[in-house]
Amino acid sequence: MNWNRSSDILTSNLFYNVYKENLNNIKPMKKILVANRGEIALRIMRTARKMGIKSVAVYSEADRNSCHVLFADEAVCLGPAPSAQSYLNADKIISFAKKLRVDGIHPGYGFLSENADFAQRVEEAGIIFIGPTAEAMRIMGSKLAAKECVKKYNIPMVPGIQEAITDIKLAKDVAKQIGYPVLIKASAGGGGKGMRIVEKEDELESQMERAISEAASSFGDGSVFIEKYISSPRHIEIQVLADKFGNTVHLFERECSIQRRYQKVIEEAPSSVLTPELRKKMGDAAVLVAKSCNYTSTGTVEFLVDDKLNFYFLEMNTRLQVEHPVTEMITGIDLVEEQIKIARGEKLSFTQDDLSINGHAIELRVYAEDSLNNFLPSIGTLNKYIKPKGENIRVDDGYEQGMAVPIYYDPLIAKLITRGNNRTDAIENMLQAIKEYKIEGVSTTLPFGTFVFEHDAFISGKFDTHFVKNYFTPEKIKEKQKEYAEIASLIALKYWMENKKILKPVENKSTSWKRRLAS
Ligand code: MV4
Repeated sequence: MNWNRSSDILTSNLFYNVYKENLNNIKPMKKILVANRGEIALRIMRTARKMGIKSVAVYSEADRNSCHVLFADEAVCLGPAPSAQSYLNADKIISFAKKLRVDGIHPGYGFLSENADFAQRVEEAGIIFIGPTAEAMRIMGSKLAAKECVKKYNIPMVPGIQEAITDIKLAKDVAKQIGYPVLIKASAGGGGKGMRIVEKEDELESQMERAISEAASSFGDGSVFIEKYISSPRHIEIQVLADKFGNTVHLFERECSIQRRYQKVIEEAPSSVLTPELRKKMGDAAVLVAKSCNYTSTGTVEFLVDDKLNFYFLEMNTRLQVEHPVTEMITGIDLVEEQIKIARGEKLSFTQDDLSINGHAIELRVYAEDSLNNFLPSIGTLNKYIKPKGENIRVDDGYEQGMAVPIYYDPLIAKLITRGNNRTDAIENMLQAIKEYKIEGVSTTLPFGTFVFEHDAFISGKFDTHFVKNYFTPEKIKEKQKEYAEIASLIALKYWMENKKILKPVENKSTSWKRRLAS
């Protein structure tokens, strides 16, 4: 037996868990299966290990040598690469979970994470689903059911009709009453899919018909409803945490307005538009939304905020979100640890008053996508992969140098998160971290990040969900790269003339290039 420090801590953790379990009727959680891949699988397993819990990885044939498989204590192959035959195969996952006698299953995000039937089947198999109840997932999985459910509280909602609508005459009356433009949304839709903006009455009928048939074919549910279209909103969501004893808190907001075609690229916390009063109002509203469906575990309540700072409840996401690290960086709370504790029956160990915002955090999603070429997935091998390190830098990734980015899944390589004592410092740290992040072999969204973090609209905080559409063109990145290359060659020439030495290529901030040029 190797009595080094880490095994000491592991052993004492195990004993402590057993002791606590007996004391407080807490269910044993000695081994969990993580039904996911990539960075999120790894991130969940790290917390499990910290808590003295063993982890089981599941993987597809494309992920045999990936980081989450190497990290796990045990690993089982689900099948061929396509998700339908691997990470979405609920039968196989549950049967492995039983065979390996795991105590809980964590679904991560995506894949089966918001599948209420999966959650129910896991519980029926006698395994703890590390997430909300199937019932809460069912309610919040339907936008109409969600609106109906929160009606009992005074939660502000976008003006519109809160039930499925098929009658065109009624639709016209509703639209006239709320005023054009209106938005048709699919009740079962998500991520902007199935949404249609209608500018005037004579487009309403045809758009309704299309929306209904699209919703029916994509989601198996043709219910649509109509809302007032909020033209330039900010997307602000509140993180909530609820235990099984009715204790519900919020962990403040994340601003997710920098998106591209409903795909979030940059998130930050806190938002630069919320006042302490509005933050409290939205936080309280989010807690009520959670309470309305007896929510447990982590969840996110999505709001739109308009230019007059009115806020409207949109929907609730019943999973651990991709962007949860920005909340962790400003609150110091490990959300996965809380999920696991809640799942095994512990009470929250803090109250709302114990929580506060410490500094500012920003996340850039580093996708294997070519921002110069319409963000097309860029497949290939990470020939060079060196990540930035530092006190206020966190990289959640699932790759190492030499690994290939598979074509079968979301092309997220990593999430780069930086913190600062204020927003300016967090942005500065982000720009520095992007520079230190060396990725070769695939194109990434790192240069896109630099574009955003150097943009006046972002720096001033005066932006909305149309930022990318309004300001971004690939030429902007190309111009910058050309400018850098020109400055670099000028500097090299200057040094060569002065010292008859060729300067080693250095990459540096544009401002310091200019400073050096001026000197
Ligand atoms: C809206 C809206 C404007 N008005 N609802 C898009 C994703 C989905 N969760 C809700 N979405 C929107 N709903 C009304 N009544 C504008 C959007 C929207 C949006 C929302 C959040 C982030 C980015 C967005 C980009 C375009 C549209």
